[in-house]
Amino acid sequence: MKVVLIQQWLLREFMEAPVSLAYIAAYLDKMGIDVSLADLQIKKRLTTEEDIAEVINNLKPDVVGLTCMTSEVNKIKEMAKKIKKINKNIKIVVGGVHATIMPETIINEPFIDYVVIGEGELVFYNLIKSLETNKSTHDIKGIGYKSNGKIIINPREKRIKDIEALPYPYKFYDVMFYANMYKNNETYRYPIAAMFSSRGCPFNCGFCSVKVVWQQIVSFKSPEKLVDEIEYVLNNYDVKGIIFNDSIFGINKDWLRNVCKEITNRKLKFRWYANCRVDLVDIDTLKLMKRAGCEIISFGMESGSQRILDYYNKGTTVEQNIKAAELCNSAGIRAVAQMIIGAPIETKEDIKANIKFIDNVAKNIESIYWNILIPYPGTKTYDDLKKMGYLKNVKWDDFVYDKALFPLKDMSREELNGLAIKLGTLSAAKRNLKQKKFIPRILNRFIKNGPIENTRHLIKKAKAYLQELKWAKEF
Ligand code: B12
Repeated sequence: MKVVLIQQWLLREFMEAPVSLAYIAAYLDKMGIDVSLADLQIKKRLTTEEDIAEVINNLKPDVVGLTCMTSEVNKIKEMAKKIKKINKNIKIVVGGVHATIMPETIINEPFIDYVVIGEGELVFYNLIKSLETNKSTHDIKGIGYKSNGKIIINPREKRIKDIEALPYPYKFYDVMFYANMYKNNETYRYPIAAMFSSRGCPFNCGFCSVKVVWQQIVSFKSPEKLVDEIEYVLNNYDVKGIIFNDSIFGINKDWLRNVCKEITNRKLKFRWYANCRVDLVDIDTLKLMKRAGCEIISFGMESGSQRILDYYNKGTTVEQNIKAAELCNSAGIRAVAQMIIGAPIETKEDIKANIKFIDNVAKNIESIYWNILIPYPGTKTYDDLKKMGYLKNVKWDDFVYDKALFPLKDMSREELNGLAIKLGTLSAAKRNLKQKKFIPRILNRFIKNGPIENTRHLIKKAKAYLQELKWAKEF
């Protein structure tokens, strides 16, 4: 039986490796199944009917696996239809975060044969084995299917305990293609490989749907095995850094300290980047992280308004947000803040708190990103908005971070969209001023572009900045 996993293009300039499918491929491969991963992202353009036909005609799969986030539902359905048009006997299986949250709506689609719910390796393997031996698939845990016109969703499979025993995903995609994406990125500047040290997140934030996949259960690789994996990647690929895409890196402090010690003891020289929570950092651990090569920490700071943090059930405070940036700065690590505006209860007063927050945090932060709340199904924000009568006509295609999907009590959707951009400009301007970053930047431009071009640019920037400050005062 031949299995082909297809990663479509995600409509983004910046792409991340197809790690979800690569993990599945590596596991099937280890278990002796004939499997390939067709990564259509590397074509850097919208996946076409011809691209799909080429994969199907060349690789001749019996089973095709697709991964699906909420924003991708329609594209996945279309792809399934196109595959069945080429060969109706191919079984189509869809997994991933949205397939886990709303399996019924996916399996309801006539061209999709199975959904896989939650962690996919074991469940997909069991499914393939049953299909291969013509056994009934009906008792396989973690799948959904149709039977006599009825939708059946089976109970979930237990989480894999020993995630460090899972085979590495790297040989199933072009590691350097994705690593080089970071080279042109102003924040990172080096070829960087993506890695996971854990699976799952124990918290229950009102905007995040990743908990549905991992059921708030966290599994870790041991520090030794994780650092073995880092060494493997550094030895086999020409990368200078590792980005950990875990929901939270280092929930367990002892584990985190041991990882840092292991990296330092083995004298590994590379830069690394991770997502952390503001209430989990302290100066001693941050110093250890810095010594081990940690360069940037990204924090889900979410809001400068305590009322909104509490609404999200974040379990952190605005003071902790400010403190975390301060601690990172003292330890020599660059802190990045990920923010969200547009909670269903948010008002202009909360936005004022965000502006004050920018003032307090700007001197210690690398950058602040302002995202608009997207109410993913499986979250409190989605349920609340449904109760409020919203989200009736929204399309899954619009579930991406740059567009407001509903208005607030005192703000329209258009105002919110504009606000995210304004807050971004204000954050960058305040950071540049407070950290005096503009001096080296001006000097650089001076050398590169000459005085006339540079003066024009300076006047333009100064005008924009004054306008933003005026706007912030008026708000
Ligand atoms: C890396 C990443 C990306 C990468 C690419 C992901 C990819 N497809 O390769 C990039 C940067 C491109 C990206 C983009 C976006 N992302 Co993203 N991303 C992640 C991140 C950090 C890691 C995903 C990952 O690799 N996990 C590790 C693997 C092992 O886990 P997994 O994906 O869940 O896969 C397992 C199971 O789900 C299942 N499975 C998955 N697929 C399949 C397929 C089959 C056939 C089977 C059998 C099983 C199976 O088995 C896997 C192994 O056990 C997660 C957060 C997180 N920490 O998980 C967010 C996350 C998945 N992203 C999210 C979002 C919102 C987005 C964006 C919409 C953001 C935006 N810009 O608007 C865009 C989508 C853009 C678009 N559609 O056009 C949300 C998804 C929410 C939702 N309900 O859809 C998440 C959960 C973050 C969050 N907490 O909000 N993302």
